[in-house]
Amino acid sequence: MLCFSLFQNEVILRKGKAMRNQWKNNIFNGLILSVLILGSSFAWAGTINPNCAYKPIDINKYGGQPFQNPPGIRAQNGRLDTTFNVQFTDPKITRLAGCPVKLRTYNGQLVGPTLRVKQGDVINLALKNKLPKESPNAIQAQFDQENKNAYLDTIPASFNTTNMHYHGLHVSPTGNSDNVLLDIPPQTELLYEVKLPQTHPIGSYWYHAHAHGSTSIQVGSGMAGALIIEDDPKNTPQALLAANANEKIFVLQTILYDQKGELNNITSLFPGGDCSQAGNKDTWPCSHRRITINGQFVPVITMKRGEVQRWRLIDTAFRESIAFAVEGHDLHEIALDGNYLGRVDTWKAGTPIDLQPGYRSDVLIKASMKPGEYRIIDQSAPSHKSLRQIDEPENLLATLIVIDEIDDMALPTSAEMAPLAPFGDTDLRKKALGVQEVVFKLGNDMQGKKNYFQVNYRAFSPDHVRQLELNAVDMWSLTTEGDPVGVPNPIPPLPHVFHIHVNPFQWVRKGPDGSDQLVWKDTLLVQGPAVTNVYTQYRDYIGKFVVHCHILDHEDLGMMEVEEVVNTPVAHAH
Ligand SMILES: [Cu+2]
Repeated sequence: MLCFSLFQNEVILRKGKAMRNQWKNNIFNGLILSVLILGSSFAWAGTINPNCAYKPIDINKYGGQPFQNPPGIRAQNGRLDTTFNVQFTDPKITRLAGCPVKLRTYNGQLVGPTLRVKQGDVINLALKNKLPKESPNAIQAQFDQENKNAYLDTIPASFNTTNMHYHGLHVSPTGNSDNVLLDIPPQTELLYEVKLPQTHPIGSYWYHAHAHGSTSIQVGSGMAGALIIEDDPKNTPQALLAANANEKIFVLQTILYDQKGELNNITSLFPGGDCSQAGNKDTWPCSHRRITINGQFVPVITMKRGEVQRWRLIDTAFRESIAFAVEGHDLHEIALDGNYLGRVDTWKAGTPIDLQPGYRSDVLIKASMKPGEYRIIDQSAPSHKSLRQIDEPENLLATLIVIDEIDDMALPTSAEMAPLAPFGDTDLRKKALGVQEVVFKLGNDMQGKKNYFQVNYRAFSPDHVRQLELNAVDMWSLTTEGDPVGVPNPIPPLPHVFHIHVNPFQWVRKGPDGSDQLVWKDTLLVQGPAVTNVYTQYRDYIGKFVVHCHILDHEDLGMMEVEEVVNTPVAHAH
């Protein structure tokens, strides 16, 4: 247990054995308490609302509102002080396409506020978990959902237990900083203190819940928001500052809710596919729910002819590939996963920006000289490109209306953007000495009753730690595996999404002109059976953090591993 002096509540530090003992106590207490609070587990059961039925959402009725950025909170004098109340939305006032929803959120809003800070600032975020304590029966039912589907090696957090991850930030992973090994149980609170270094890369980051076991349920309910490290006006090209003036933040979410307007079943986060099967009806593709942007369906962005805007695209979905494109418009990409590319990469109209869960892409868009209405879409994708392994139809995300008025703005040049590259011409490929392997394994047991969700053939355990040496440079060799062909109905090597906390990595991608580019990212799609190599260095911070699959139900079911950076030699890393 850790106690932080500012708040007296207990916050549980994840310890495998301690958790297991606590679990036994919960079950034991449950036997007694369930008699006393008979029916408490039925508190979840709302009534099925016809407005929440699984049918296509009428966009003419529920879409078409003017695009709204999430509300913003800006640091002052080097500090951002704020409080987030983790609470259910009030179904009396919060609706999604007419469905009154009761979803876990920050401050009762379907998208978290945008935190705006500068390099060197400190985020003081009081996270108050106001969700109700669950009954032992309810916790048991949640555990059963996960345990029936996966070989677990630790007790997952209850759905009302939370914590906070600052995705992509290069900050301490320990104590009350970016520490996802903490649990903040219902009715407790923690004051986070996250200190950004003066040299932190400027750009688009995000935050979200990350307690092992409740991550996908909570992020799938809307517990995510943007975190922006703002440009320094002194060192930013004028054309970019002008594009920032009307910037748009796209917190792209897959908020999933059942026919009662709730999300309390992790199996509904599974891929879906054949919607005629009873077990699939609650899943994203079968439910006909739609991607929201900042909680809105198909909002409308209005631009003048020739106007340039910066769009910050953030894929916060629990499991969604988004092939982002705007009809008739090139997208000029300037940053990936927060990190400025140091140039302007122009993807021609029709060539989409690839977004996977956790990805960010900052693009500049210059409105056409031809007034009119242009669709902003998630392009259709064949099954082999979809994280769900099913053919995905085209999906309308938003609408761009270009009005007659003109404001012919300039785009920054690659030469102007070059000084913004956060790590100059660093090439870690030339410095890497050690190799770290990650094999994402999703397979069956012989009977096919349960799946293995593993990193290097082990499900997540807080007691299983890989040590890494401070300042070492390693190649990380990433791949995915399914079952051997001898297993009945073998699972093929499925795509997973690698994310490493604290330090970004370098990776070679194909740029718009087809040439190889070395880019910095923190999250990357890994498609088996090929091996993908990325390169990273563990700078500045010692302590424990995690790598995991950013398909968040995979993470909850075991596809995560603890890393620990130590300042003593680690033999096996070289
Ligand atoms: Cu995965």
